Amino acid sequence: MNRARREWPQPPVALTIAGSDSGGGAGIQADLHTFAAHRVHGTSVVTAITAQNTRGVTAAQSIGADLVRAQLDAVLTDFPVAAVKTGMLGGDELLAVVAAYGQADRLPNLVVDPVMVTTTGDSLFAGDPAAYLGELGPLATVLTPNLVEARQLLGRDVDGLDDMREAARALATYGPRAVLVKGGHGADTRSAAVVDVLWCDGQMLDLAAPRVATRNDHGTGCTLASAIAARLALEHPLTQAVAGAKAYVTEALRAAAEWRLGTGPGPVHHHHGRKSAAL
Ligand code: PXL
Repeated sequence: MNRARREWPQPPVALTIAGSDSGGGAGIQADLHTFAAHRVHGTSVVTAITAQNTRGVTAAQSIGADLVRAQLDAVLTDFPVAAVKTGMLGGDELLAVVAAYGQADRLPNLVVDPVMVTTTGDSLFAGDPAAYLGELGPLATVLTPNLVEARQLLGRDVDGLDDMREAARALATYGPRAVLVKGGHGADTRSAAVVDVLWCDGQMLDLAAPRVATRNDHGTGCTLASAIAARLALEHPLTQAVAGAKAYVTEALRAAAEWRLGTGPGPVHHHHGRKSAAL
């Protein structure tokens, strides 16, 4: 049976543990749009509130550990959560809170987007990058760093495809089942393709997609990670979930390529292709 086309009597449930982006480009807002477009019910644990638009972040505040735990308990004690995505965790305290739930086997199909900085250059993680790997690496089904995050996590330069493969292998030693190192922030922005490398179950794959010429790339990482989580909730096999999510992000970039929603890099179209029967 083709699982992707299976009829679901009710939607599977996914959970995002992430920060709020007031501009609706990234974070919780991107994740919930993406879940909805996949017809997956989205639940959310808010870790931080950012005041932000297409030009950047003007203020940010983490949510207290107790309120994050209360949100996690509220969702996990009532909903049959099938997949989880983590985004902005802000610092070591919330990293440890989330890791504790993972260690208690309460975060199935965990997609870890190790959010460190925004595309506009604002820092979203004040903690120790090495702690990220130590805490969430062993719990992750898939870890999805971009080049900047891979450099910060490993504390060394990552440039070019050979380095990316090397980085994926090095990150995999921390325990995730798969590592996707995303090449979209690569120096060679003139090349026609964006190549990501996926290390999964001991195999290395290159995932290529056409480069979309647009300045609207805000939320690509969040959309990718939440599309992987949605597809895992829909029981896609891991490699297919990752490859399908990458194609989904390419379409999200294409669909928003001409938008002018702000004066800076605008959001991708997280829920492209979604049509309401009521419209
Ligand atoms: O793309 C990483 C990211 C994650 N979470 C929040 C963000 C961003 C980038 O802007 O704002 C809340």
